[in-house]
Amino acid sequence: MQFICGQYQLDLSRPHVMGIVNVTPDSFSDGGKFASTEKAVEHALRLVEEGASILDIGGESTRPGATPVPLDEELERVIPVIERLAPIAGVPLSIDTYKPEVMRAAIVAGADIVNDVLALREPHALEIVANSNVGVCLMHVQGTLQTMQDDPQYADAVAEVSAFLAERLSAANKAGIVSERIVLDPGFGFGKRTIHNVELLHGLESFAALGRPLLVGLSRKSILGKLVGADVEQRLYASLSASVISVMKGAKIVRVHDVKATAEALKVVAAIL
Ligand code: YH5
Repeated sequence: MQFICGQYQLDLSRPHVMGIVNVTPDSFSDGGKFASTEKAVEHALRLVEEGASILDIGGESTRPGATPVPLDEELERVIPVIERLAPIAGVPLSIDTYKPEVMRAAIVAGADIVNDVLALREPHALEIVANSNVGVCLMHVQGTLQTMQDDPQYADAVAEVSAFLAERLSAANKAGIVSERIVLDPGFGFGKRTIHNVELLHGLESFAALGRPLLVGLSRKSILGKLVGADVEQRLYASLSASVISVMKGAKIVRVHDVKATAEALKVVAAIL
């Protein structure tokens, strides 16, 4: 199976590691905006050396309870990083945003993938992606980003998340985005209790019925903290377990912070798949 994304075409017959590049202001540096751009670019290039075959660049934390970042600030964080990386990274660049204005600017700056936790539901998001050649990740969230963890409820998490992704896949197709440009993501931690996240990971194989590759993001998430009892900095082993399980259950892309360790773990999985 192929994933067509911008100037790249990823061969999804093997699993891929998407490395997370968070672009946040550097409170310890007095170098201003340029310093945080340089740090993010340096980090991104290190992730490629460590085995990332996609870089996911984000300027706003979508963690429950995180302070929203204004549009201008998000643009100032991510666009210079994409402009610097696009000619030199050698791997597709993904923009992690739900804001259509950021999608548009990121595509102009050289992004190859739009990674949208709202699955292109904001006004004009579908047409912006349709009028470009980028790939897109459509993710499930229950409720809004502000309230998603207040009281998530499912009768059947796997069935409900599947139905949502099928609807968004169809909406994207109708807008003119061919299926070869689309990957799907159950959205671990987004409007889900621990039991729902566990059910989704347990039932991950059934998402293959949607006919598109699955991307999974579990790296360092609080579900792992709940299962293991570890703080966010102590979740590497749990995160590796989650990536290995995900790929064994059919996921083609794992979105992670710890690229070197994950790439190595997935070599073991690939050998037996
Ligand atoms: C995802 O699953 N997640 S941002 C809370 C944490 C740790 C990490 C410490 N963007 C996803 O990574 N995009 C994010 O607790 C994503 N899939 C896709 N496609 C949240 C995140 C995180 C949150």
